[in-house]
Amino acid sequence: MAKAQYNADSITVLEGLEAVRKRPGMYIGGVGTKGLNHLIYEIVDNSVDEHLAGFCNDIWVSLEEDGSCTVRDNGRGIPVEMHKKGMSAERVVFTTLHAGGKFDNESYKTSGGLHGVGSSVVNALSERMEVKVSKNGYIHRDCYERGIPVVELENGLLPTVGRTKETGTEINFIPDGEIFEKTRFKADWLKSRLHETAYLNPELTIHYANRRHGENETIDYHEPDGLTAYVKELNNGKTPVHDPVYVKGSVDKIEVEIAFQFVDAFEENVFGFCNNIFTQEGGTHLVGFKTRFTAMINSYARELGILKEKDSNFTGADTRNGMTAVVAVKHPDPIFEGQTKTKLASADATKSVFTVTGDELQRFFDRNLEILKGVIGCAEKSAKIRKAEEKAKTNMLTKSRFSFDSNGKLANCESRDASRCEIFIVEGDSAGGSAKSGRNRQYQAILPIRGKILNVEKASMDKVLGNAEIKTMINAFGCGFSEGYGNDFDITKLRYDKIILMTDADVDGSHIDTLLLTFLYRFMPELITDGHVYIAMPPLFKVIPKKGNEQYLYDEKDLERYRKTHTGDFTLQRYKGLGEMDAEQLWETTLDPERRVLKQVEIEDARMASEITQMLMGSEVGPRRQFIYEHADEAEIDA
Ligand code: TTJ
Repeated sequence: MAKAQYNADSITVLEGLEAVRKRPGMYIGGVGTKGLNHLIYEIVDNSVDEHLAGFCNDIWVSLEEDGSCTVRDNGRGIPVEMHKKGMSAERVVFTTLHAGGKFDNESYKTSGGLHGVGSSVVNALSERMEVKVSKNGYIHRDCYERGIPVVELENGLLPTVGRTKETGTEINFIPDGEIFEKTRFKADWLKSRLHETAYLNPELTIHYANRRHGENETIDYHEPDGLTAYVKELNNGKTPVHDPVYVKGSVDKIEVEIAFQFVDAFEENVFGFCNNIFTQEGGTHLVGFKTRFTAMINSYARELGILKEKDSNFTGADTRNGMTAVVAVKHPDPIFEGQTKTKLASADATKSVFTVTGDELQRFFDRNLEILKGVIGCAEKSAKIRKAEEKAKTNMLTKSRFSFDSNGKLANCESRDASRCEIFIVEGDSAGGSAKSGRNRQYQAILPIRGKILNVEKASMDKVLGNAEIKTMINAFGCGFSEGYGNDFDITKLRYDKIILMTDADVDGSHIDTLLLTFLYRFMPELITDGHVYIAMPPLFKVIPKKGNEQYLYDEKDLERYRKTHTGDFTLQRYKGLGEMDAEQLWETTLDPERRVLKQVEIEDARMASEITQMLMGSEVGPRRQFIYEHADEAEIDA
């Protein structure tokens, strides 16, 4: 009877491990180097749990010469006595999915979700795994290959391989080359993960050793200053506004630790942990911290008269401008959700962190006014920039996802397939009109612009964004723009593959090109670097021979060549501007992808344009006149 039970269980065990081997990604995230390193973390987490339970201060992690990894701790040792399934408890831990080491929940006041129960998963994905448990005066040994036990039990119990006075657990495993693309652990990732664990557990020492050929290295990670040292390290190389602040407290059986330090930079780095697990997707603990912190800074700022009655509150982002923070909670029974199960969902964590922030941090700020003022100073800087940006943005009618045009001048194309669409920025209303009738309305949009657009180099942000032409362009492109501290640019939203500047081949035309390029270069540089911007090259001449076909010529060289290769009389028509061409001619010469000539704008052109604009619009009268004079000359020769 007992034997039949045992067999049935073995089958379940094998099926479980087989499931892991079939779909390893489901359990460790992937079979690349990330997943591979994850094997070590799964094992180490068990020892860290034993530390949290209060029974282990040292963990040894070694990358061995043979490609295996050894993890050892000085905890109580995995239970080895007979489990109700009829075999050593240790074997249940390593062969049962999700069983883990957590038999006795009371002994783990912070055991976390699925974490640390992955030892059977690691076993299933290891070519070989050896387990040594020191306790009760003996060293007990077990061994597995691809999850299957290869040691014979003696009356259901593990054989012993020696005597010892110590207690602890030691695991050695070598990842399975049949499962993983590569089986070489990434030492750098492991080191930084172990260092992080040391910061989060100031009473723990992690002894790291790399014994692989040519890589010999040993490091002891011990960070008695904990989170304070952690934020210091995170801010390494930046300009701190104050010394790190550390507070802690415990509310409703949830332990909360918070450390932060502001730096002089426009960035926010708030990291959350729950039971030593980095909560990449954030969660309730961070909500509690941020909510309370924002309210607190606002009320201090009013109390100190920094915010006047008429002033609006700082936003949350304002109050965290320049902040580097670590919020770590220990929760007896956390719930994780999200894509990667790294978002803390336990609602009670919000309240605990909220309360600790309110009580402890308030106490701290009351006694450290200089630090408080430094923190509020960062919020003020952020608010100032935010307001300037808001003002600039409300001046434009952008943001709409639809293709509307504030002037009613954009003739959009019908297709919404951005990879096919083109937009022509056309100088002058008359050329714009011809282009609208001559285009292929399926995929060609026409935006006529009048005269000269605003010079972006000189105009203030407000003016630039208030300019009708520029507003229309930003609207039409659909991808936003970036300037200074704000970056709303998103090239994936660009509605046209080609942005084609179409201006007359004269001084005014080239000036408009210059201004347009300067605008694009400053506000949407990616359009240029990614090769979306072109300049149309309309023909300069049309030859109409007495006999033979009419022909367009694009420059003087073309004309010279034509004269050499053609005999007989011909009429030469010179185009002074786009406006002289009718709709059909524009299509044939400048719009039709089969026949037109486009020059792709390179970043060098844009830089140059920007320089030229600066020169043209700058206050130095000398070079400006010079430039116009030279170009006016060229224009005259042409005429
Ligand atoms: C469980 O409750 C009774 C006393 O021992 C507890 C326990 O499991 N302790 C423990 C497990 N310490 N270390 C581990 C462990 C260490 C490694 C390296 C790997 C695994 C899977 C567990």
